[in-house]
Amino acid sequence: MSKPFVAILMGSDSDIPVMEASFEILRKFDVSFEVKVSSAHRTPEATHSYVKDADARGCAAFICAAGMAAHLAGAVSANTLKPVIGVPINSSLDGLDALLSTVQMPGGIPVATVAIGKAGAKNAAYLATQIMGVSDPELHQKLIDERAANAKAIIEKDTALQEKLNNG
Ligand code: RP5
Repeated sequence: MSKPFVAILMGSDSDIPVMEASFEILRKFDVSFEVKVSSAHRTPEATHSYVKDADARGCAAFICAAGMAAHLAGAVSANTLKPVIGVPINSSLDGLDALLSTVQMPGGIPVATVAIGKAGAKNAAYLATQIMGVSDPELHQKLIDERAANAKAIIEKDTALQEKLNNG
């Protein structure tokens, strides 16, 4: 079996600009990932085969992005016991259609649904990394360090703001 990896599926190549936020975070943590355009509706059989194959090759978590009647994450979750994270894409109705289609899964077939759009794409990658970090102490430490660096950056921004306000 290969090194654990994250599989990112997108319903269309039009989802790529949003999902680049996921790629960026996974690269930051040196997490291996694959990306595939595969649709629950337009290529249901190929989606099914890819999920089974990725699962058997050591996929640790799936990230699924789709817009409109977004059934991709649910269709993937139906075919694996690996964690599935759904990213609703705003391609109509401000993404609310995709959010509800992704999040409202029947009991027993979970999809961990994140926010609509780029913030969700980012958090999907963080969540997948955290899932892998449970059994990878080195990766877990990288997450701890990154949170500390983020906190430091916010404190520095506040310090700069206070100085500006006091000297203005
Ligand atoms: C969904 O429909 C895709 O995930 C995409 O967000 C949306 C529109 O797809 P395209 O018409 O741009 O291919 O399946």
